[in-house]
Amino acid sequence: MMGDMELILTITDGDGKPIEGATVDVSADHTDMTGMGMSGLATEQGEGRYSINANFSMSGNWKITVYVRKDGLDYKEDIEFKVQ
Ligand SMILES: [Cu+2]
Repeated sequence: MMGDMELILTITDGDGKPIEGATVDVSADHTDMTGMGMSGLATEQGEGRYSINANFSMSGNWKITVYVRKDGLDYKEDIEFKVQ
């Protein structure tokens, strides 16, 4: 849905255990256009959940990139979705 949204990310390791105490950066891009990027640091909620508020001001295709860093861990994942 378009507009302000709270994204909640659940971050687990390969065994499905929550990863706590990580630095989680999220960037979002409206892939249909240039110059509509935004980014920020997610807030830890406990039990591997991290939340961040974002404003998806336009419908269309968006991609968020999640960066998870903790000690030796440096992981990145792209998530693509459509905003209506
Ligand atoms: Cu746009």
